[in-house]
Amino acid sequence: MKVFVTGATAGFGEAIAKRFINEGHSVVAAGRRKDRLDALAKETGCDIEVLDVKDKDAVFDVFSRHTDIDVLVNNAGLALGLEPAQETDIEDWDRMVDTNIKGVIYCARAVLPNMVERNKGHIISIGSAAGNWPYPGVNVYGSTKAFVQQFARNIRNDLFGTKVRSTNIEPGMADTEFSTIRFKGDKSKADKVYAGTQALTAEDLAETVYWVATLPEHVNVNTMELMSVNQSWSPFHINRDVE
Ligand code: NDP
Ligand code: 8X3
Repeated sequence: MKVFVTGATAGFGEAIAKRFINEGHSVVAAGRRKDRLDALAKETGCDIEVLDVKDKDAVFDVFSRHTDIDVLVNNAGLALGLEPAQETDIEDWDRMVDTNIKGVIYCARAVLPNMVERNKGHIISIGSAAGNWPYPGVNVYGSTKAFVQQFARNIRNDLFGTKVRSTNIEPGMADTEFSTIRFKGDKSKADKVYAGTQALTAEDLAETVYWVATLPEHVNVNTMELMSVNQSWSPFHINRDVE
């Protein structure tokens, strides 16, 4: 298979790229940090594309040069901040919408015509448990991931009658660079998120994505939520300060 992975310079994307490469598949690893892509190419021999998924023209240009993609892993994304909605930085909201929503739909729209033409293909989107469950401060990030879930489902209807598949994977907390990005480089704050627990790992996600992609071609996993056994839901907040 030829697999295109967005956000392959770190975390899930890098592990997913390596998982497919190790199984003998052809991988195009994409991301903005060229030094990391170069290192991955040197280590594994994979193809690379320097790509900012927010850049619509660049996305369409890349996929005009890769017309034979079997699996697109629509993984590039980020969370910024955990402030309440009324205090958040509007620039952070813009960046999350531009990356997590627009980046995902640009890549899907650019790759789909060739998948339909070849009657073959699979878009695996990386949503989040935060798209299903609210928690304080996840306001726009969680909402972008709810969009990704619904987009992954909706395109299935448009693809009905073809063999092209669409899946949304919805992980809970995973120990990657995610929290360092969320807290704008504050590594000690990020480390506290994973301290004293065992979160999901990037390799857990790679295993899941690989399994979903290699099921028999008539099987479409629509959505799959996974969490570490060490993560669960909280009780509802009840305000007990009511006069
Ligand atoms: P990392 O921060 O470790 O990796 C994020 C990747 O996304 C990097 O390779 C980064 O590459 C890339 N990326 C970010 N912005 C852009 C952009 N504009 N264009 C291209 N690539 C971009 O985080 P994760 O691996 O954890 O996150 C991967 C996905 O998984 C994200 O969509 C995230 O929302 C989701 N997720 C993460 C969870 C977690 O707890 N870790 C849980 C659930 C979902 P570069 O900076 O080089 O461009
Ligand atoms: C992030 C997942 O559970 O940390 O997408 O909010 S969680």
